[in-house]
Amino acid sequence: SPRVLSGIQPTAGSFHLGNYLGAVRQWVALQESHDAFYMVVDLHAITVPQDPKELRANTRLAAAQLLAAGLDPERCTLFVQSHVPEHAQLAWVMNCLTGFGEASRMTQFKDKSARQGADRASVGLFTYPILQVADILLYQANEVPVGEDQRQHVELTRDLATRFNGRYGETFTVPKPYILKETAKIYDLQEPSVKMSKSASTPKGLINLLDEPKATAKKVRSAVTDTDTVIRYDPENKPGVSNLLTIYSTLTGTGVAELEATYEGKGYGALKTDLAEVMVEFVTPFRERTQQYLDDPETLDSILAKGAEKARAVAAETLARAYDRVGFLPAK
Ligand code: AQP
Repeated sequence: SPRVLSGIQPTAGSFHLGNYLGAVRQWVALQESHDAFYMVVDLHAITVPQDPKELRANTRLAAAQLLAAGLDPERCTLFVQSHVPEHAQLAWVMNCLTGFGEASRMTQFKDKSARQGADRASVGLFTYPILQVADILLYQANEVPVGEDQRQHVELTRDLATRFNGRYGETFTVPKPYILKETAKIYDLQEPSVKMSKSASTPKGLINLLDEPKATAKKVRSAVTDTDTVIRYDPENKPGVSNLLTIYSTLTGTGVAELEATYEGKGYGALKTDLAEVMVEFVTPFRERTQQYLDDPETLDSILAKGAEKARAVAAETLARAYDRVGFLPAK
């Protein structure tokens, strides 16, 4: 079956609603139909400063949340990026294949380095997308389930795979982004024109799945809408209401048109109160399941160890082929 690969950073502790609806939810669905590889990308995390103790705790916490969200180690390969050294090894080759100007055009780097102060950004942050290229190509992934903000990095992956194949002979599968239109970009609840993000959103605009459900409900009830009163999906003119409808529709499986009909003649207050309840029903068991995995770190670590072993088998084979194509002398 076709292969998918994706990753999530263990940086903020809790996943936010954008991570879940934009990416993780699709990962859970795709493990049924695809040969799926999912990882906690700790190598990516250190592109910005991390406290070692927190990084270790957050890596386990990210894995626990992925399992709580529905990843099943029997149906997918779940692992930690640093457990598979081939990622860093292939990344070097990809670094040497990437133009400096090409890397300089990555908008996520521009945004993140601008926020940090350009001189303070690490070289690792600059080459982050190239490590991501290696992540994807090592597994010969056909599709990469991510949010819209990652599209440019998957495009870079396609370019580099094609370039390598052209220069050295057919080696890598050229992957496609897998981005669901409806949930490609979940917006900040207070500023519905910008994406919900752990580093750029204000606390009131950001829904962390592991927060107190009561606090989450309150954030939903105080989401920014508009001065109109009609509940209608219209992202251009009604970004706040449309974002709430997207979230509501995805979490409940109710179509947006059906929601519009249900709320015809009702006010924004009714929509927000009901969505707040939907959110509480979603996050409450999610938090409990996450805690259960955290309470049993031995099981969690053994799931990750088995995942790393499965991942390495695939990654090592691809790396060996790539090293050979490049012209490295085999050891022994
Ligand atoms: N708002 C979002 N809507 C849809 N998808 C989103 N993703 C992130 N934000 C949204 C997707 O979540 C996956 C994992 O993200 P990541 O761990 O790589 O973190 P990120 O993209 O750096 O997440 P943030 O919150 O946006 O962090 P900052 O603020 O540091 O940039 C990815 O597939 C991503 O597309």
